[in-house]
Amino acid sequence: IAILACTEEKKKRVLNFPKTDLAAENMIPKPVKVIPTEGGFALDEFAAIYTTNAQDFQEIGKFLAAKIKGKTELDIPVNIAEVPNREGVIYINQSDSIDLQAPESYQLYITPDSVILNSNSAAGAFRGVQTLRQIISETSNDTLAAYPVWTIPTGKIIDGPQFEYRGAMLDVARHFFDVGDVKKFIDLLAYYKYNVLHLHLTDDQGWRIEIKSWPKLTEVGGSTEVGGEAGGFYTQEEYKELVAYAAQHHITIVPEVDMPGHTNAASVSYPILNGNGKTPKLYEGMRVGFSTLDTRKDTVYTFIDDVIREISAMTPGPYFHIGGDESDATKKSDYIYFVEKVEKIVQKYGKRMIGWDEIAQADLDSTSISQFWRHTDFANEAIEQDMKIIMSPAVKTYLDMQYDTLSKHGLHWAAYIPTDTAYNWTPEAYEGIPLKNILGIEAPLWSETISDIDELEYLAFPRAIGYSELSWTTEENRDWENYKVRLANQAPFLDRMDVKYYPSPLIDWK
Ligand code: TNX
Repeated sequence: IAILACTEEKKKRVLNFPKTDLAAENMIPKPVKVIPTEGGFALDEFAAIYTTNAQDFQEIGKFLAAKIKGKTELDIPVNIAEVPNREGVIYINQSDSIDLQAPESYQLYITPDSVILNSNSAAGAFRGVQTLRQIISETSNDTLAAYPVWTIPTGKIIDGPQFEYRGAMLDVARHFFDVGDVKKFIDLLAYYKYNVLHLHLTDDQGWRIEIKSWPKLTEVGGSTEVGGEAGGFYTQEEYKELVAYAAQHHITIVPEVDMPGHTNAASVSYPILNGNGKTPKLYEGMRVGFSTLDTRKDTVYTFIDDVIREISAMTPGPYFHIGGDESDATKKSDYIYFVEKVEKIVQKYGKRMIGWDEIAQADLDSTSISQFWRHTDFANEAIEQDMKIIMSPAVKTYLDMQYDTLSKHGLHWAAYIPTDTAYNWTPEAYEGIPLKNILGIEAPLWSETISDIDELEYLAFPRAIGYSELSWTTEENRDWENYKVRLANQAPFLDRMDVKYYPSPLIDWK
């Protein structure tokens, strides 16, 4: 009876909804198509979530309920058997509809009575849930009401990504970031529909992933970091925990073991690897290009085989990143020999090789992927080999570049990258790289100058939010003046998540 009474009261309130405009909501990335119908769906404690009866869809329902709870404190039941006077149901449906065939696409139909989220795949449903999270009003309409109501504007959203690879990279080698830090980064990336987190797991200054067959890599090579602090590493259990957490957020982990350069930490642990007869010292500085593996020694390939085998076995995603950048201490012929051999090892363990753009100097399979960061000539070599390219031009996407001369953290060897520069470029037409070769975009965060999550957040946000739009939308759907208003309105979310973002003066933060 009590429930009935209040649904009556609620109906009255729904009728009195002020006009809404779904198209004016602060969604990032901007959906492909939004058709507003000016009404409101009332989200309150009488709502319920129902999902298709498949485990991955049920998980998404629970995820949405948890996020609604975080934003509104409402406890919305998921897939309860009975619906006693439930008013306002959110359905999350698997659908084989012909217009939902594109990967990760989804449609949202919001009426005053229900929210229907349709997708072919759980990944698409998960992206749609992020849209829904973004359009639930920040505050309830009446704080004095017995049953506070949060508004969701009504209308229809038809959406899907332009690029299949929408990534960020975190360098956990120059400074180590623990599982909790990485999970928080994943939470934030997921909200903006990223689907890849690339972990730069090894470098001169540290080896951060336990390899059972070569235990000194972490015992010795994991013991320090830039500036001489304690370093750290992920045990295999912790790495699996990260992979699983990412998977719950429909994010693929791309593990990187950087080689043949950037390997001082490996060679300190096992001096046989560098082939120069010397035992190097742990390195805590910021130089690059001084280390190399011995590319002509069998033991080195046994080592690499073990490393790729152990990491691949814990990594369900399709990729393995071999680094391959700045191998200035490796002869060019040795470098090419090395990359071609390692490509075969990666393939043996069922993965697609990714490497920084230098790898395209080698003769590679068209399934291997080049990550463009600096060298257009190498990008052209990748294109000639029919390879896909991940767009990470340092001058536009490097999250470790300072915003301007006043930035507290970061470098500026490539550029200063203020928030507008990060957004205002066209990855679809950059340096003559054909659109058909572009797999997607990735924003790398190198960590020479940052050592904790606050500093990570300062460099990554707000710029990472802009890259999510660059990789999701097509060019005609992007506009800085429009974006910057939506970005300003991310402040309540970022504050609620306790994100120490850089309050760029270009943005009129809400
Ligand atoms: C270049 S980008 C590097 C990294 C550094 C970064 C600093 C790339 C493939 N290599 O080793 O951390 O610059 O911005």
